[in-house]
Amino acid sequence: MSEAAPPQTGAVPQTDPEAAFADLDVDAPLVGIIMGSKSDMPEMDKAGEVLTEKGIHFEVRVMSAHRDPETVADYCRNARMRGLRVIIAGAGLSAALPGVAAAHSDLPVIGVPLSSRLSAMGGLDAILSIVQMPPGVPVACVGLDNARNAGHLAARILSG
Ligand code: RP5
Repeated sequence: MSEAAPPQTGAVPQTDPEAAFADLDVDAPLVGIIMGSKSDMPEMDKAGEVLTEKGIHFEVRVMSAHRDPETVADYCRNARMRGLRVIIAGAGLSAALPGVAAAHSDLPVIGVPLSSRLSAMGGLDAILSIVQMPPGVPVACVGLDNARNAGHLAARILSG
C-alpha cells in the first residue's frame, strides 16, 4: 500500500532566484534608433554614442517611411512588445519617419531632423515635417543634425 501524500502546509514554494531571472534578457534594447536612409547613419550614430556612454542598450535599423512603409509599420507596432521604451527616428527632406512611428506606436518618439544635399532651406523641410504633427500624435523634435540630443533625451525619459 502506498503512503498518503503529506498534508499541504500552505507554504509558498521557494524559487531559485537565478532560475527565476534566467529568462530575462538584461541586454535587450530599450531604445530603437531608426532612420530613413543609410546616408543618415553618420549623424544618427551619435545618438547611439550617447546611449553607449550611459550604458543604455539600443538597436539600429534603416527603414524609410516612404520606401519601406510596411517595414516601418511592423517595427513600430511591435516595438513595445519587444521591450523597447523609446524610439529615436531620424530623417531628412520630407521627414515622415518620426510621425509615422508615432502613428503606429504609443512609445515616446524623438525625431531628429537631418540635412542632406537635397534639403530645402538648409533642412527646414525636415524640421517642419517632424514638428508639425497633428494633435494627439506627439513627436519630440531635437535640433537639426543633433542626434546627440536625441540620445540624451531618451536617457532622461528612461530615468523618469
Ligand atoms: C530621407 O531622404 C532620408 O532620411 C535621407 O535623409 C534623405 C536622402 O536619402 P538618400 O537618397 O540618401 O537615401 O528619406
